[in-house]
Order: sequence, then structure tokens, then C-alpha cells
Amino acid sequence: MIDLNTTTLADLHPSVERFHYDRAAVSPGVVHLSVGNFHRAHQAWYFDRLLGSPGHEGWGICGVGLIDDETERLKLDAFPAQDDLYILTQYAPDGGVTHRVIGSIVGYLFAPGDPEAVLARMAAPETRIVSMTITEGGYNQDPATGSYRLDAPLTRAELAEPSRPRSAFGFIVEALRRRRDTGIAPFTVLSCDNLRGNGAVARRAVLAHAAALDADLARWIEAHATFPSCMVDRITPAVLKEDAERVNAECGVNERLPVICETFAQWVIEDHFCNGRPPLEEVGVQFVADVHPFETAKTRMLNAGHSVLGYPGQLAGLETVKEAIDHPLIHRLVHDVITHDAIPVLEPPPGIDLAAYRDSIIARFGNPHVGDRLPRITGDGASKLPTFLLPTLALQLERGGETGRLVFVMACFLRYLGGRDDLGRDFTPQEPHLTAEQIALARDPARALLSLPIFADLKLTADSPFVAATVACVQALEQRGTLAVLDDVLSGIGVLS
Ligand code: CS2
Repeated sequence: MIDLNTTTLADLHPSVERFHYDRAAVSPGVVHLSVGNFHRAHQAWYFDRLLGSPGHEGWGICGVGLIDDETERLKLDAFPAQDDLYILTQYAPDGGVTHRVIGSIVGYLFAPGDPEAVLARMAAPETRIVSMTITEGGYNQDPATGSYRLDAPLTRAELAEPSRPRSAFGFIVEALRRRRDTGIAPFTVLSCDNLRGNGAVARRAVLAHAAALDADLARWIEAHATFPSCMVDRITPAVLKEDAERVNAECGVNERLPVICETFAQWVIEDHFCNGRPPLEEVGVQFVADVHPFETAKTRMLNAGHSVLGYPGQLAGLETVKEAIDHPLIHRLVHDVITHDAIPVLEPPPGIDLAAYRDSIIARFGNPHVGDRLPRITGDGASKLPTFLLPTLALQLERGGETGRLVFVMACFLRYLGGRDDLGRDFTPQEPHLTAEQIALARDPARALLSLPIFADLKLTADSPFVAATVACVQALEQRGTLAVLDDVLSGIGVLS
């Protein structure tokens, strides 16, 4: 089979969509930090279509790998070999499949290998936006206070040697310093992670990092740089070996970095760019004055819906999102949590009917070919739950609402941390932002709820009825299994209201 690169584009299977712009004329106006599958399914796909109309050649993307791990090493090897090209496969809910070669990434830099090259690119006047998908946990926030952790070991090392950054914020601050010192306007910092007010969180992190080094620099950034928030949405599962083999057979190519996703995509951005912006509205991006209602609805409905099906599903021994949503009890749990717990405490985004939005989300979870696996959903709950689920729970506790369903989901999360499913099979909970001691705390659910920093916003006390109900629910899960307890929860039976 042929390899994928610029010279073999014409030899791909005729059904593979190809871009028609002159890629040699495209230069990077965007530097994207952490060029993972989600970025390649979402933002890079929008930019690829934008480049399709003439006059936008300055809006290519330079991808940056920040972390030295096996996946990144693979990219370090494959990106140059493939001239930074890759194939994006999109699955429609009705089973339709399209493959498309994406050409918008026109450079890849491996930060751990050559931080100076990354800084030079970020400091270049052509770079007008620095965007990032560093995951919820990458923002280095103190889980209890939300503030940027200047005392984290990595941050301390960067502050001691600012010209050799390693984190997104270390790179952004050093690049902005160079721009200020050489009289170049700053770039817009565009966070594309699933966080409440992702722009504001990124801004706080950058300003805190800068202020710890140079108060004038922090003031200059505050006065001149912008940090729009945005809402991003496109389900992008991990690519398994069999997915890659299927895509390659269908496209007639040996592609080493394929990405798969659903056909649905949404991107809503605050129109607040300090150094120009691409006209992404031409390819369906929505620019708004306030993104908050959009992102809150998305994280508390879609992402929370994922968590709500993920923990019970994995405990019950299921493997995929589709299997979970196809289970009648789990389906009803997701439906009811969104309808009775999340929606009543949400402000509807302009033009969006939340019940219809819920139905479309549930339909997307049932996409027959996306094959999203539950461990992707359940992993890093410590970073995800504070954005996805805990705000709804806090608001329901505050208004004295009925919390039986959320008690159940939290009990499932705590039991998930115990690492054993209902079939007695052991698994390792993927919690990179919890210590082994914190994970072990889940064996004592009351202590976990009262002392894990991620629960701080719930303001629980030893005599909170929610704590007692969750402890009882964890016990019931152990004794009777997830689905039996869920059945009772949904029928309003038992100690769990
Ligand atoms: C998922 C998200 O990671 C998760 O738990 O909910 O990755 C989700 O698939 C995306 O946000 C969809 O836009």
C-alpha cells in the first residue's frame, strides 16, 4: 500500500475527498499547542475548509507537541513523513462514511526536543493566534480555589528558567515577552478545552505565570492580549488499531495518523481577537458576544451525559458509549439527569431549545460507527467532573432539589475509583490528576467526599444528607450491582432520595 504524502495524494481511492487549495502557499497564522486527535478532528477541519476559498493563505496551522510520550514520538516520526497530512474519517448517525485529507496543518514542532524553535514560531509576527487543547487538567488550577498553581513542580522549574519552558503557559508567556521586547503585537490566546470560561481560565493562568516573572510584562499582556472563550463540540474517539486498518483499507493508503469522529461539529467563539482573526463564519463557526450559555449547556448536558453513562456503564461491564446508551436503564438515567437535574438550573443559549438539544445529544451517543469507548469518557474524572457535573449538583443541593440520580452517579464515580467492575474484573482508573492516596480514599466514601479538593465547591459536611445517601448508595452498589440499584433509583425506591 502507498504511504500518505504530498506526492501520493492523486493515488488515493477516488472516494477520498481532497483539498483543492495550493498548500505550498499556505503559511501558519496559528500555532496550536498539543495537536491531538480532537484538534485534528475539529479546529484543523474548520481551517481546512476555510483555506478552500481564496485569500486566506495566512491561516494555516503549526502544530506543537508539548509532552514527550509514546503518542507524541509517533507523531514526531509520522508528521514529517506525511508532510503533516492526515485523513479524517467522519461517521454519520445513519451509518454514512466520508474520508477527507486535511491539509491545514502545515508544520509540526516537538517542544521537548526543540523549545527554541517553538518560541521562535510563536514570537514571529505572522503568528496571530495561539490556540490549545491541553485538556481540562492541563490548566494547572488548584482544584479547591481555581487559582493557577505557582508551586506546582513543573511551574516552579519553568519560573526558574523562563527561556526553557515546558508547559503551554510557560511557552505563551516567554513568547509574549519576546514579542513585547521586539515591538511585535501580541497574539490572541484561544483555549479550545471543555472548561467553564476557558478563555478566562487561560487568561488567569497566563497572567499569574507572567506576574511571577515580571509585573510589567503581566500588565502589558493584560492591556494588549485577548483570551476569547469558546465552546467546541465534536465527538472524537480514540483510534484503535482496527479503526486505522479499516480506514486505510477504505482509502487505499498506509496512513499512520488517522483520526475518526462524528459528522456533527460545533464551534462558538467570543469575537474578541487582538491581532486579526480568520473569517471562520464562512465555514459555519458562530461568533458571539457571550459564549457562556453555549458552553455551560454543552458541558452540563453533553459532557455530563457522557459521565453519567460512563461510570455506571463501565461498572456494569459495558465497553462503549453506544452499548451504554442502548441499555434502557442507562438511557433513562441520562435522559432524566439532563431533563430534571441539569436543564432546570441552566440558562438556555439564544436560539436553542434545550429539550431538542438533549435529544440530539442522546442520538449522537447512539452513533453506530463512532465506537467511543467508556474508558476515554471515565478517565480524568477529577478534572472533568468539576466542570461537567458538580455545578449542577451544587445548584441542586442549594435549591434543595431531589438528588437521587446524582447521588447514584457520584457513588458510581467513587466505586469506579476502586478499580473493580460488577463482574469482579479489575481495571486501573485513569486519574492522572489524583495521587494514589487520593484514589485510595474512595474506599471510605464519606472521607472522600469531605476531603477530596474536587468536591470543595459542594460545601459538604459530615452531617449532609447527600453524604449519607452517597455512602449508602456505594454500599448498595457493592452488594447488589450497578444496574439493580439503578433500577431502584429510577423508580424512586430506597434510601437514595
Ligand atoms: C467527553 C468529551 O472526554 C469526555 O468525557 O465528554 O471528550 C466529548 O466527547 C467532547 O467534548 C465532545 O465535543
